[in-house]
Amino acid sequence: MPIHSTLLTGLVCLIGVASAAPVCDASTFKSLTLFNIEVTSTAATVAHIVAGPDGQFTELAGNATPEETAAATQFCQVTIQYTHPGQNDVINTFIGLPLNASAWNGRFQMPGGGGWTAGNLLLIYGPVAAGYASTSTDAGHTENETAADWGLVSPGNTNWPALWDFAAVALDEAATLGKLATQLYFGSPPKYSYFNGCSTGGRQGHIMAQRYPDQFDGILSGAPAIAWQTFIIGMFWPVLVANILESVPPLCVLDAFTNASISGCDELDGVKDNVIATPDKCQFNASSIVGQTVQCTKPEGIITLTEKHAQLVNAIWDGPRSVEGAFEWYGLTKGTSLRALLNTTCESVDHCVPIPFSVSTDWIAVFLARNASLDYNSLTREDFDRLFRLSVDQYASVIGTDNPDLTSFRRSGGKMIVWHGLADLVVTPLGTYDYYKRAKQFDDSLDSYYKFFAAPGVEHCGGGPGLDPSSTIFDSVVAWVENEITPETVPGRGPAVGASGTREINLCPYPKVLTYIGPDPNQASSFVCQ
Ligand SMILES: *[C@@H]1O[C@H](CO)[C@@H](O)[C@H](O)[C@H]1NC(C)=O
Ligand SMILES: *[C@@H]1O[C@H](CO)[C@@H](O)[C@H](O)[C@H]1NC(C)=O
Ligand SMILES: *[C@@H]1O[C@H](CO)[C@@H](O)[C@H](O)[C@H]1NC(C)=O
Ligand SMILES: *[C@@H]1O[C@H](CO)[C@@H](O)[C@H](O)[C@H]1NC(C)=O
Ligand SMILES: *[C@@H]1O[C@H](CO)[C@@H](O)[C@H](O)[C@H]1NC(C)=O
Ligand SMILES: *[C@@H]1O[C@H](CO)[C@@H](O)[C@H](O)[C@H]1NC(C)=O
Ligand SMILES: [Ca+2]
Repeated sequence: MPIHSTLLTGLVCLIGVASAAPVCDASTFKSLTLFNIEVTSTAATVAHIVAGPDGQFTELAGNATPEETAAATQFCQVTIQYTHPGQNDVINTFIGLPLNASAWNGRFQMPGGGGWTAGNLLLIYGPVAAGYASTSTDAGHTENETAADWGLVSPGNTNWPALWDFAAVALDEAATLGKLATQLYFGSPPKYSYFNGCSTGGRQGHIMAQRYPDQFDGILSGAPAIAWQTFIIGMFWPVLVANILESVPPLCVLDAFTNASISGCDELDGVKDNVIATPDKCQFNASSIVGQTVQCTKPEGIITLTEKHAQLVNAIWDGPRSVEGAFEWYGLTKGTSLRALLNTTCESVDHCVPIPFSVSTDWIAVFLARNASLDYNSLTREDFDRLFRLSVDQYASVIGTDNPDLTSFRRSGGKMIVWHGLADLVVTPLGTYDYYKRAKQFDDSLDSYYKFFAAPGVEHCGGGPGLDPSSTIFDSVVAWVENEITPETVPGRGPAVGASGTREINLCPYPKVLTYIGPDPNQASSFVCQ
């Protein structure tokens, strides 16, 4: 890694400038640029942030007292705006540097974004407060801009540079600029560099490993939105099927199927704990509860489950299929809430309208049909298939992020931990199983640098009744990189079974499965990986 090759120079620099305090001023960063960009402005100011009751950091209010100001975390905030000449893009990249050398832990951490947000200023607050130098970029559009605002240069024409920026280019540049700024400020580069993201951030972690394999020593990728070209359009499948069947049930009906599938498959892993550790083995058929009644509250009413409801739910679990029945992508796992992908608003129990997942309809309208006002509710299965193939054909190499070849990442000594909730209601974990299998087939030594932990019963990036590793799993990445501690398991935490409080159970590296051997579902020693 460049980090290692420049370590010696870094140490020399550190000794050379150790007496000079870092200066948080634009002049410190005047040489901050890259060969392929034109910097339009660079600003550096001392920023103050405070943690709220929820642990989230915000900027200190302008009318703060001197005591509040003294208690706040201070850092040097560098904001650099640039363009790729000829591409008409404007990228804002935010860099945070602990104000004092004594507050810096010598490391660099880039946080990942979510949805259409590549990153923003707020994301660097947490890492900076924890002592890291950090960076994040808007990649050319803010979260206040819709995909229609930036995805087309004109009706019918994709804004390719903007999509490249979002998919990969601006992320790599942000990392390079952030590390350069760290060197300019402290006189030495970071000793270790990390990426830490979930969802879109999990996709970003994968594109970094695939395409910029020297950039990070350690990567944490949660619920990765990889195979973007198939998965994002696939998220529309539940609404498409509901529209075609003319059966748009209220959420209580969907919940009844989710609950019944949990009951049906909970014990496959050996223990009835409200969590399915092997959803891919669950054979529960939605048809088996047709005729049962569901008491709904919002809207109020009693509904009898129909064959059409079952057909719809089985199709969601199956995942998108072509008109001829060919596999297109994976469905949600059984036991998972269907409330995100088939959200609805209802006037009464028998009159509901779907609210599709907007990242998916943005993708279909803006990037596939290239018509921001597309009426996606009138899409036929034939339309869906055509758009599906277009998505694969035109976007896989831009944003697919499913290249199984991680050879360069392995050679540069990188370590990567991936985790995915098995009750993820947005990104199906079956796509992550698929990527792992293909990467393993490509390189049998995969597990020596890339590990995937499945988290039973956990929803999108956290939450749910299952075993959530999100609060400590980043520590496992750091320990693997810096102390060569191979993560054979990672702790997952969730509500205790049949008792109050929480339980902590060690999650297993795929393809091993968390299996109960007894006697107590709240004891880690009652589970093994096999
Ligand atoms: C470090 O920063 C604090 C404020 O956070 C300041 O009071 C202190 O003087 C600084 N120390 C050094 C060595 O610059
Ligand atoms: C987005 O809009 C909100 C509300 O108007 C505003 O507070 C925020 O600063 C905007 N964000 C950006 C990055 O422009
Ligand atoms: C599904 O299970 C949840 C959690 O146990 C419960 O709150 C909800 O009422 C159930 N819904 C239906 C329709 O069975
Ligand atoms: C579910 O059961 C129905 C009715 O028995 C059957 O027609 C259908 O093929 C089954 N579906 C699956 C996915 O097993
Ligand atoms: C469903 O849609 C409503 C209204 O837009 C929204 O408040 C809610 O968060 C959505 N639910 C899910 C699970 O996305
Ligand atoms: C865009 O979609 C709208 C609504 O479906 C349709 O009326 C219009 O003709 C489409 N425009 C083009 C250029 O296809
Ligand atoms: Ca279970």
